[in-house]
Amino acid sequence: MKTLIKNGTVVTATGRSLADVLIDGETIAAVLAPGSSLLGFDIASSVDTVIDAGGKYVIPGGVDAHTHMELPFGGTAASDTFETGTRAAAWGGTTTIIDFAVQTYGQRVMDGLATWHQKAAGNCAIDYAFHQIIGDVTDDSLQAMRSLPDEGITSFKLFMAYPGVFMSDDAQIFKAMQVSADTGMMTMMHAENGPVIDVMVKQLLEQGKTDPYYHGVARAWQMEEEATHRAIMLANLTGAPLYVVHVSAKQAVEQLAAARDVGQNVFAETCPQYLFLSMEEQLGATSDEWGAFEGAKWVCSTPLRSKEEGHQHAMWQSLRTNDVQMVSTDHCPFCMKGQKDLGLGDFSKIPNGIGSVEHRMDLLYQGVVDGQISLERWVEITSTTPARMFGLYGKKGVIQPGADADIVIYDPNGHTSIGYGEGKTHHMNMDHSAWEGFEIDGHVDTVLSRGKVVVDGNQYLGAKGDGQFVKRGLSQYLI
Ligand code: DUC
Ligand code: ZN
Ligand code: ZN
Ligand code: ZN
Repeated sequence: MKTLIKNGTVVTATGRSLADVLIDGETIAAVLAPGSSLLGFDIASSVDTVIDAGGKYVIPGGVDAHTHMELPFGGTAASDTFETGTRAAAWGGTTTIIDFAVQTYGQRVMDGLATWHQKAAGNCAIDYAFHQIIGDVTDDSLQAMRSLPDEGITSFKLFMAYPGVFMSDDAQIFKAMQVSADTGMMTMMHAENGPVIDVMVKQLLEQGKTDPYYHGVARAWQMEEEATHRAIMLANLTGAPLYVVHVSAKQAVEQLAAARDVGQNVFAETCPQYLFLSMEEQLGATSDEWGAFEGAKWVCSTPLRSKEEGHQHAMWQSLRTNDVQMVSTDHCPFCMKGQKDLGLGDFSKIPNGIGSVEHRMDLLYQGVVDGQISLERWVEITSTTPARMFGLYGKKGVIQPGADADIVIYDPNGHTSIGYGEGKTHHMNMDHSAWEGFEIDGHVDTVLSRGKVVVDGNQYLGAKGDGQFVKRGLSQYLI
């Protein structure tokens, strides 16, 4: 099966040009000057399908390196299954996710990984890979971690927050980072000082401050800056490569920039919520149904930060300066009814997370329209760098011969109304959208996953099980 995408503007991390893309089976066979012929044959007449991408951008499919399908959290579980979440991702132009397999406290690492394979296998709409959460750093875990690269898992996440649940103390982090330094696996860090946050949570609740807004008050930026600095110093001492997840505080970015300035292998992601949403808006949110509890829709960790204090501005700037290299969603959806409402009267019981896997490509494209980032940088931070950061590049994150034909045709003249209900875009398994009312000056037109058209305008043509597990190599940022 051969497909030709013709007349489009191919956009990569390094430039744009008018070009035709020839796909043979699941891979890209050639990127050609428009209308060119191969050995005298007219290519368009020799393929099975021709897609006209005139006036549109042809980009490598999005790689979302941070999702949580079916994650057990706070007595419930993230509401998207691998089936619903990956389908929503495809609708939004993301063709690969890296989800987090979880080792819970007391569990063996490989048992946690096996559970994740069971959840995902045969259910995904697009290709998927895993990071491994290490929720219990023991001698047994440290040994098991050394064999993760053989399983195609080349990164693990530790938590400096959630004492008694997922948190590793500094000694445990130090030992896990030694494994990271030895093996080349990336240490991913949830950098927030959990013990202090937990005291602040308790004190706020004792003062009767129970609304969702106080979630962010308790998780102060100082405790993100402090933990980021501590993680950087531990990585410096051990020689571990470090990737800080869901960065939201401008002071945390300053720590990252300082470490990179002295040549340390320190990387980071931010998420759409820290680029577009703020604590002030969360405080102002109210509805007839929920009152001030409406703010629970935006309870995530790290929390939304104050726009007035300049965090949002700093996050956009960090993407321009490359102090932060990429954008992932931290997709962790919960419904209001039956899930978020566990925290009525106690914000600390609201499951943490926002559903965004469907909207990352669109939201960041709006960043292009708004003049925050260039078109090429859009592709870089949403596809190319995530692929390189986590050992998928060459297969994913690029349009070149030999790469998987994961391709999005994006229409800059289209429009996307994000939100719940008639005429809007929302395919995630949630009872609300944290992005209600967002209007995007662009539209995901066509999505190909390994050569198969899975989204064609308003039609979904993919199927459960189209997506395969992808083994990852070591980070291509380190070599
Ligand atoms: N951290 C995440 O990365 N996702 C969900 C909750 C959290 O604390
Ligand atoms: Zn986290
Ligand atoms: Zn997460
Ligand atoms: Zn559409």
